[in-house]
Amino acid sequence: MKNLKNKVVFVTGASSGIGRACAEKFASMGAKVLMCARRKERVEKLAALLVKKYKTEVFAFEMDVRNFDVVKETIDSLPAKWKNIEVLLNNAGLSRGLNKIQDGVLLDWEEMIDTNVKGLLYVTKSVLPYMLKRKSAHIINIGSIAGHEVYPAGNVYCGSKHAVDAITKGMRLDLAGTPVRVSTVDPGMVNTEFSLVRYRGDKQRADATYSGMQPLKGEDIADAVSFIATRDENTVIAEMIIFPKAQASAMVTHRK
Ligand code: NDP
Ligand code: 8X3
Repeated sequence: MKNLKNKVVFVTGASSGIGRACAEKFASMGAKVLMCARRKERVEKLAALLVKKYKTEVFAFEMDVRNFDVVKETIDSLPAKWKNIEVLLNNAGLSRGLNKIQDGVLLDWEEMIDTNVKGLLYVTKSVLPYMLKRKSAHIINIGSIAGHEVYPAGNVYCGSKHAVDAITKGMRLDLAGTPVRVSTVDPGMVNTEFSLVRYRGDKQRADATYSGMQPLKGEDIADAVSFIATRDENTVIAEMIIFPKAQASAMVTHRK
């Protein structure tokens, strides 16, 4: 088993949900946690909490993954020790709306593609040169069951996660023979701010997503991510699809 104590783990989108739970999990394992989100005050507050609770080093900063120049400059200007990134968790992502393609909102499409696809690529491109100089490194992408199946009105969100799936496979092919391992964790329903963001703050509609069933928690995904990141150096868990017990596919969920 690989020990992540004092290794730098970079989590994008750590201000909420899965990213936040992963940042805490890695801090609890003694990793040095580098984390970002657009909501600076949230990641800074989380950093202070993790330092106090786990006595490990944490460095939090504001970064919008959609702007390549900002991403590259921010990562290049990190203090040297924080650029020694062992694990990159490409987690920042979102969905906007649930509209049929004929009713699609252009800005929603752009936001999903810019964040989920281009943002993931921008962060990866900026971190990879540092990873390639190391003896070992690991990129873990958060995809989705929406990267394997398409559901009605899921069109562009599903498209963005299918792109993450293809890009993850492409990364693994191209990085074979380098120190970098590549994995993806593809969850079904997880209770985070995801649905609240999808429905632009409509809490009733967001809560209805999980009515009559028990979704996963961010911590469940953090368990899986930390398991993947701590496998022996020669082991690559290529992909992991994770559902709550009541969910059988993107569209089939047993509700009481
Ligand atoms: P949350 O809304 O709780 O968290 C999303 C995180 O992404 C936040 O920290 C947010 O931070 C960050 N983020 C969004 N846009 C940007 C941006 N442009 N730049 C930097 N950070 C950004 O949702 P989840 O935790 O559920 O989502 C995390 C990932 O998990 C996403 O990729 C999502 O697609 C995926 N996923 C979620 C599932 C679910 O059911 N919840 C299931 C399958 C996959 P901030 O707003 O502060 O920038
Ligand atoms: C989030 C899960 O089913 O809403 O990726 O697409 S789903």
